[in-house]
Amino acid sequence: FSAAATKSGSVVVEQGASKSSSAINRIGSLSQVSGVLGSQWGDEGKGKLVDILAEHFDIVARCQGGANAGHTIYNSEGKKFALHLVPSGILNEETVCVIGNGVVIHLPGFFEEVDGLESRGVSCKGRILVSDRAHLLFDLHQVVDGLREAELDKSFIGTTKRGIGPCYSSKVIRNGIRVGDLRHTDTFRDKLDVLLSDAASRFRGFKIDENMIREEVDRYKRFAERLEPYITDTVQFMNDAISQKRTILVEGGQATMLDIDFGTYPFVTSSSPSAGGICTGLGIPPRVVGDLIGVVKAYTTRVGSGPFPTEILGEGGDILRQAGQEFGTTTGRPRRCGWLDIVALKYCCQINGFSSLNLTKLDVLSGLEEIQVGVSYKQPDDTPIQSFPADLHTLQHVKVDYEVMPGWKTDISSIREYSKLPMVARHYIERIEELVGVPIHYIGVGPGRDALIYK
Ligand code: 2SA
Ligand code: GDP
Ligand code: MG
Repeated sequence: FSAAATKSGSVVVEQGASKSSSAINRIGSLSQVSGVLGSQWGDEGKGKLVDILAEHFDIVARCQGGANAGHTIYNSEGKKFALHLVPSGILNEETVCVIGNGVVIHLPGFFEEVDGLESRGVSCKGRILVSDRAHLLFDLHQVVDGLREAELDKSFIGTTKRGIGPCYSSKVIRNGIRVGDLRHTDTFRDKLDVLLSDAASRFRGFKIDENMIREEVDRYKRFAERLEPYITDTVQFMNDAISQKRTILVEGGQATMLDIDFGTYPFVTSSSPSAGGICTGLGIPPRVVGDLIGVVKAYTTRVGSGPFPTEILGEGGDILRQAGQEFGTTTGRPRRCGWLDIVALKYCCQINGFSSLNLTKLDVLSGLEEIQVGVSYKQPDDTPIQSFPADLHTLQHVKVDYEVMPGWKTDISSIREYSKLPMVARHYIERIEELVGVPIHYIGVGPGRDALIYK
């Protein structure tokens, strides 16, 4: 396999590898800069698709979020890896992994992840580039995350407590500290002081003492030395790569329904996991961004608080949670489960302009008597709702109209050809395509690398 781009800039998949012709067609038609984005509330299985596609791309880049992300992937020997900050291209030795300017980086966590990968034989040296413009997420941001959640009491967001919101707040209020600032040890202490006193003046429970600050400054001196080989002007790197016709796969964290602008605000994350985040988080022009693949679970999950119109409460939800092993990759929290929500999915497709979809975890639905799909929303008084409501109160009280389809009894996890899927499973897939108006080119039937059907 080669990962070179053609003159027109699309991915080249050479013949002779053990890929089916439909796989070669699908991967071979992807554009030079492509992306994999979540199209529900996260955990759709983005990491798995990125890992599979990585061997055909020179570069895999993260553009937003931080260690709140949890991407679970399996290598060809079936060994499990849970990634948080490191892009899911890391298992493919040829791939360069970029952590872009839009990402927030907790260095202790980053090095822990790198050490964990290295100890399992995954080489990271020289393969991970960290943007000098990315913001540093400190332990203090994590403490503030916890304090904010406690203060919100019953209306807590259900964050991962990884400090994401507070770090992006520092960025936006303009007293954040960036990776490149680690090179200026003389001013680092002053900058850290500003962040600490901000937190202490806002939260009575936030204590600072001189020893703690000195220790933190020393710790960051050591981190600065260790990080130096990784620090890169990734904006220049990415744009040079584009001119050199190298191929780039952008890996989204979280999903559009958790987007700070388009998600179910305020029950969202603090970054832009939708298409716009690619340009702001990597510094590449919109015109170079080609194919975007939306990853969508065959049902819906959400972790944390906030409206979830198609949620299945009680035993039905428990069945999906157990069958799909729906527990947070980062926090281990049980995920809320529900039926596929076409209204939300269409809204995501509209915002991102997905060229195709990857329907994941279809295998989890096997054995269900019937499958429901939420196809439209109504007001409590039955007035139809035409677009995805911005208003949380409206969203919390919508009535959902469902289409009910028959399920299939057989285990589909070893099927690798679309035509071999049970007819009712194909009907489910084709009905989703029809309702959403975007083709499904990839279908996940298990967590493993090989468990993917190309349609
Ligand atoms: P945060 O921590 O400020 O970004 O939380 C704000 C909301 O965003 C949700 N969020 C997520 N939802 C699903 N998966 C995520 N990653 C982990 C995973 C989550 C985990 O892969 O399983 O382990 O719990 C993720 N990251 C953020 C979060 O639940 C809040 O609703
Ligand atoms: P991400 O955040 O979107 O990368 O998704 P996560 O890794 O947090 O969660 C998806 C989970 O589903 C992981 O445990 C994957 O290994 C698993 N997974 C991905 N695709 C499939 C699939 O098609 N079938 C099954 N059964 N599991 C899958
Ligand atoms: Mg996840």
